[in-house]
Amino acid sequence: MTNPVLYYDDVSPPVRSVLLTMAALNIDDKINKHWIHLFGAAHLRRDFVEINPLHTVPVLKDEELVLTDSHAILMYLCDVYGPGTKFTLDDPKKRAQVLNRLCFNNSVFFQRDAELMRKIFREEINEVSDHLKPIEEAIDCLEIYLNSTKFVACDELTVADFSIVATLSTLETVCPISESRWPKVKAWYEEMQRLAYYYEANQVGLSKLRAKVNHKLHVGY
Ligand SMILES: N[C@@H](CCC(=O)N[C@@H](CS)C(=O)NCC(=O)O)C(=O)O
Repeated sequence: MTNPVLYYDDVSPPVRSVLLTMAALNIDDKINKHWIHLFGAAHLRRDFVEINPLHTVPVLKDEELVLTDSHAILMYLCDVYGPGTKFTLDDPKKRAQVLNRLCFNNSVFFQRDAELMRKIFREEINEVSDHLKPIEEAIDCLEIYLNSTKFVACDELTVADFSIVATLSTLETVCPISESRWPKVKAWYEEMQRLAYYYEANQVGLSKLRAKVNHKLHVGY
């Protein structure tokens, strides 16, 4: 049996959610990694588009199974490697709570982040603060979620936290996380940053992206 392959570039928030999950599950040695250099347009090469016609990363290929969305990858990694760990999604209610927050990230939070980043990289923006309202409103939702549970899906750390922290930390590049407006989000974010594997799995790639974004914006945030 061959190891699954992760096509990745750690500048990407959905990729970083997978790297966080792999670190949490302690399965780094069970998955081979193949770098797709996004800023070098490697995702548009024919060999990669044949694997993922959407030309996005992450992609997880496990023999004939090809998953082209981080949220599906996180669920799959929990199903395969989660049993016996606290990341198992065996309980139907917990599974549904996690999936619900992954859907929030996929359809709302990450989309708003991606739209703003696209505009920044296309140099369509003069003043970032004029574009933050939809993002701030999504963080308002997160604050409400965190009013009733310790972590984003339930009272335990789950892969939904990895998905959402990868997006939030990316957005922090342009949208400071105000403690007065979002006290719960701020406290949760600090707790996530204290995870032993956070720096390696999220901060390293995030710093590369931040350098690119700041270069585009000519700011030193
Ligand atoms: N819903 C997808 C989104 C993946 C995505 O948009 N990845 C971006 C990087 S953050 C990408 O590869 N973009 C390249 C492109 O759109 O051509 C997921 O969660 O995996």
